[in-house]
Amino acid sequence: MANEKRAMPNILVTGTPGVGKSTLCQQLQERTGFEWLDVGNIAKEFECFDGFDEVYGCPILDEERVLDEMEDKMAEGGKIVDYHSCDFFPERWFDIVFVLRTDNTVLYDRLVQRGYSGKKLEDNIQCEIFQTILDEALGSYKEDIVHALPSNSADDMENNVEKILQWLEHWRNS
Ligand code: DAT
Repeated sequence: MANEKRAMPNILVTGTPGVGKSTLCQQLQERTGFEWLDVGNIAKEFECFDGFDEVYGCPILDEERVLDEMEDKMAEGGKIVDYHSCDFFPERWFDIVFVLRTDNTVLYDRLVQRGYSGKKLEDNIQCEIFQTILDEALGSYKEDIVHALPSNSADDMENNVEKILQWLEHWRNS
């Protein structure tokens, strides 16, 4: 079912860890005045976890609880949601979905810089090579609202910000 038009749209920025989601979201927040919702931070703040993943060394997200925490905010519109997975959000929340993509050699260096190693590093690189998050987005939202954006360089980042600002302008006038 089509969304009724909100006063302000909600944007989802997703992709493999390290592709540049938070960097992009921070810039978008500054340029648009929209509120950046980092789902990992919300989960930490409201303790939306259900156990601990020993293999990856991180807590397991309690998806239902984090969705409950986000629901009222999402209803307001004007949100930029940042998370490395996207299939558990209600489809109705988003007007547009951006999936950032990074070449695996570039991503590898970024994740090593972040301190990733071993299975965690390899799995994230594979996730990007197999375009897992792009496929997840295409399987979860209408294909015409899902856009893959390259995120290898500072120029890409700037182009992406401009592209999203243009989309927003178009949305406002439509
Ligand atoms: P994410 O939020 O997807 O995990 P991030 O925004 O924290 O990623 O970025 C990871 C690192 O890579 C960080 O040091 C900034 C850098 N980076 C992100 N996008 C980039 C881009 N398009 N060009 C150059 N560096 C980028």
